[in-house]
Formats: sequence, structure tokens, C-alpha cells
Amino acid sequence: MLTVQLGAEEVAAIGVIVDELAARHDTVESSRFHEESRLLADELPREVRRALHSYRLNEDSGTLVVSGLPVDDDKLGPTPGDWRERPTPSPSLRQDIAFFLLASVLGEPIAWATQQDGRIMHDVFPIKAFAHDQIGWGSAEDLTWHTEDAFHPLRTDYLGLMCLRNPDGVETTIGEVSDVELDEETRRALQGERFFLLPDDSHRLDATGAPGEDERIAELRERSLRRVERALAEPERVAVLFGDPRSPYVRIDPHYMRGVQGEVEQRVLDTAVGAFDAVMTGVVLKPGDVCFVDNYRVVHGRKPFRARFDGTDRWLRRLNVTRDLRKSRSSRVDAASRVIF
Ligand SMILES: O=C(O)CCC(=O)C(=O)O
Ligand SMILES: [Fe+2]
Repeated sequence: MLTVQLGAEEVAAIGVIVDELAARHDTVESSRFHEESRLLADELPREVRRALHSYRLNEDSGTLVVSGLPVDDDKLGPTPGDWRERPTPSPSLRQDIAFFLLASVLGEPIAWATQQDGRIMHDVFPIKAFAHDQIGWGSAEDLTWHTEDAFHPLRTDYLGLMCLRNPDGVETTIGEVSDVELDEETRRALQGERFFLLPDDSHRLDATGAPGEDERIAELRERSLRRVERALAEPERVAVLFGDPRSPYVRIDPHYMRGVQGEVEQRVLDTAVGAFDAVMTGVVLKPGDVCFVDNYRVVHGRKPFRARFDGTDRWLRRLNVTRDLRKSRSSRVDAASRVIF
């Protein structure tokens, strides 16, 4: 894991850019903000940009944590109990902007039409109704490690998590594919396009759009619905390991691969899951920490915890960051839009 501890001067320099953006924007969701933050990200302190570019280009480690951004716990107010509670301006606007700037050095943040109303920056906190679910809003169960949006060809290159509060020190689990030891036969089998990976529940769109929906959006939504239906009815076969066989990328989500493989494939998968389990480690994010995981080289999850549901719970903000916005162009309304259908 790579770590960057920001010094006082760097924190101050980032604060100046955040001030400038916060004076003109009350949200990180607008196209105007995306364009301007891309420009100002080039003014982040050079050593911070160097660390992010090195992480992106050299692929030495799949996890990078930047620590030291300020979070004033009192100003945040209570951790919401529902993701729909998001006032504008957001109480975490300054943290959101700093996080977005760092992410913009790695690529372009993207949103999913199916997730959190198409917002680009997600909230991750425990929600009572989902306590036992395998999603970011769960708490009581181990969130099984996974590749983010593993089934989707447009899945993110980097998952960014910024910690606003984590009072009980709940651990985000991470496992780097480069640490995993596999016998030659298993490795070769995992490189074959022979595994089924089902869409996860968060990608199932509503069949009906909003009243008066734009024609282009209706068309994209329809297509996306069909794609997920197809992926469920006749799933494609995919490889778990791909890229350079000596230093492979990974695409795996055991929870959504269980019970649908051939007998041989399931055995290979069980071996792989055991090998990942053996190298899983974790990071306990502190307020102000920004953690990036390379979604092609690292699986991640979360340890179970007892949520409080009293406004003091763990609270993270989350971004999906793509290296190449163009590859999703046919699934977005226009060139500037970040929302993938
Ligand atoms: O809560 C965490 O630390 C990670 C949650 C997670 O897997 C995600 O948000 O994608
Ligand atoms: Fe995740």
C-alpha cells in the first residue's frame, strides 16, 4: 500500500483551490464543476500529483491512501440515515471538492444511472433497512470482497473512498492480485473465458422512467434494461484473470458467481477464493483519509460492525473513476455527461 501524508503546506495549498471552487459551486454534481475541477486539479501540489500519477502509471501497488485533509466533525452534522438525505450545499462540500480534485488526477469520475439517483459522489453509511445486505449500506454482515461492478464492461478503473467519520475503526478489506499465490493449472484456468458473473442488484433499473423523460434517456434506459436482462438470462463467459499473464488484472465477485458455474469452474473458483482469502489485509480509514483502490488489481470489502443509527455512524464518500471516458460514450447522453446507463 502506498501512503501520502500531506504536510501543512500542502493542506494549505489544497485549501486555497477548494476555497476557489467552493465560492463558485455548491455541489460536485454539476458539469460546470466537473470541467472546472479538472482544470484546477493541475494546480494541486506537485508532490501530490506525482504520487497519484506514479500510482496510476507504474502499477507498483494497487492501493493508495492520502492522509491529512481536514474534517471538522461538528460542521458535518449527523451521519444521515438515508442516502436520499443530501442537502445542497452538502455539509461535506469542502471534503467533497478536495476528494474530487485528487480523483481527477487519476481520471474522470463517473456515475451510474442505477445508483443513488445517478449521483457521481456516493454516500456510504449504514442504513437500517440494508443492515444485512451485501452493499455499501450494510453493516451487520461481512461485505464479501469483490471487484466493484465486476460484471459490467464499463466498471470503474479506480474506486475512491473518502472517510468523513469512522468512530469504531471499521476496516475496509483489501487484497492485491499481485500477492495471490496460485498453482499453474489454476492460474491458466482462471485466464480462460469460462466463468459466469451475474449483474449485482444495484444495476437493475426501474422498468418505467420518470414522467416526461427525455427521448434519448428513455432509449438508453431501455437498452440498459435489456442488457441486464440478457446478462441474467444468457450470461457471457468471462475470464477472472486477464491482461499480462505474468502480472494479471482481476475481475471477480464470488457472491455473484456462486452456484452458476460448471463443476470444474466452481472448483477453480473455490481455489482462487481461498488464495485471495489468504492475502486479504485491510485499512482502517480515519477522517480525512482518501483511499484509492485499483479495481483491476485489488479486491475490496468491509468488516462487519454494529451500527449505531444515531447520527454518529461511520460515513464515507465514494467515487468511481475511469481512465477513459470515451469508452462509455454510447451509454451517456452527451459528451459532458458522466452518468452511465
Ligand atoms: O465500506 C467500505 O469500506 C467499502 C464499501 C464498498 O465495498 C464499496 O463502497 O464499494
Ligand atoms: Fe465495493
